[in-house]
Amino acid sequence: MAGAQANEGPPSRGAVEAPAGSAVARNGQLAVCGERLCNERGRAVQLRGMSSHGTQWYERCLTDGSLDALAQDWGADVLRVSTYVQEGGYESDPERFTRIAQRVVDQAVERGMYAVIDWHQLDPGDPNENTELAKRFFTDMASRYADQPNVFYEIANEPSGVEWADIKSYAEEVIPVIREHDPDGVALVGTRAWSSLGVSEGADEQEVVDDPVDADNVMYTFHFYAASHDERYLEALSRAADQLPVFVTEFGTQDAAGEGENDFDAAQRYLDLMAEKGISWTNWNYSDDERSGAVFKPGTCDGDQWSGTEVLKEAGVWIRERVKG
Ligand code: IDC
Repeated sequence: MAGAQANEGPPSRGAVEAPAGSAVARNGQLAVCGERLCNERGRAVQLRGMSSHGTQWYERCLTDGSLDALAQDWGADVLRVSTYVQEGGYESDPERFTRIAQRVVDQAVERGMYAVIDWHQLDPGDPNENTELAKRFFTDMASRYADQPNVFYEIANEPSGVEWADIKSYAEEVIPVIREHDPDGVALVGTRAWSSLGVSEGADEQEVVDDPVDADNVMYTFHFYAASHDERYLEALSRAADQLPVFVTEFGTQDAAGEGENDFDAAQRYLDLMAEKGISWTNWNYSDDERSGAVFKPGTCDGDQWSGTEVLKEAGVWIRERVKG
C-alpha cells in the first residue's frame, strides 16, 4: 500500500492562507446547502473556471505562468485537474500522477482558487472497475488537503453503459474513504451516460432524484457540448437544478468530441441557465491541443505568454470573457 507515504510531501500540508481578494479568501470552506453550493457564511455561490486536459498529455500547460493567468487575467474561481485513469494515465504510474495532481492543486491553493480533483475515468465506463485505484488516489489527495478549504473530489468523470444503481454503490464505497481524511470536502458524483443525467441513454434526472447517494455534501455532475446537445439536455439540467445540487464540471461550445465549429448561441443559453440557477462550472479545456475546444493556440504551452487574447483560439476568447463575468 502506497498511501500518503508514496509522495514526497507530508500527509497533510497544513492550512495555506489564500491571497486577499481571491475566491477562497472570500468564500472559505464551501458546503452543499439544499440544491446549492454555499460559502462559509451560508450564502449561495457560483464558481466559474476551467478544466485542464489530461495531465499525461498537457502537464506543460499547467505552469506558474499559466495558472497566474487563469487566476489573475481570467479571474477564475476554480481549476479542475484531470487525472485520467487509462490512456497512459494514473494506472500506468500511480505515484507520478499523484505527484502531478498534487503539484497542480498546490498551485491552485497558492493562488486562492478552488480545485476539482477529477478522477478522469472514461473507458471503461463502469467506475467500479477502478475502485481500488480510486481509493488509493483519493486517500493520498484527501490526506494532503484535509486542512484546506479548497478542494472538491470528483470521483467519476463520465460513467457509461452502467446503471445509476452501480454508480451510486461506487460512490457509497469511495466517499467514506475520502471523508475519513477530509470530512468536509464536497464530493462530485458523475451521472449515467457520460454525465448527462442519463439523457444520452434514454433516462433522465429522475433516477437520481428517486435514489440519491447516501452521503452528505454531495453534488451531481452534468456535462454538455453545446453543438451536439440540444434542448432535451438543457431541459434536463434545468429540472435537475431545482431538485439536486448540480455542478457542471465539463462543457464545450463545440461537438461532443470537443471539436468542430463553435455554437456560441446554444452555449450562451446554457450559461444563462447556469447563472440563473447558481450552477458552478468548469469549461473543457485549458490546453493547446489542436481541437477547437482547447483554449490556447497550438504551441502556446511551449512559450511563456499566457495572458490576454492573442494566445487564444475563438472558443478561448469567448470563454475567458465569461469566466471574467
Ligand atoms: C477528449 C480530448 C481528446 C482526447 C480524448 C481522449 O478532447 O484530445 O483524445 O478525450 O479520451 C469528454 C471527456 C473528455 C474528452 C472530451 C472531448 O470527459 O475526456 O476529451 N469529452 O471529447 N466527454 C465529452 C467530451
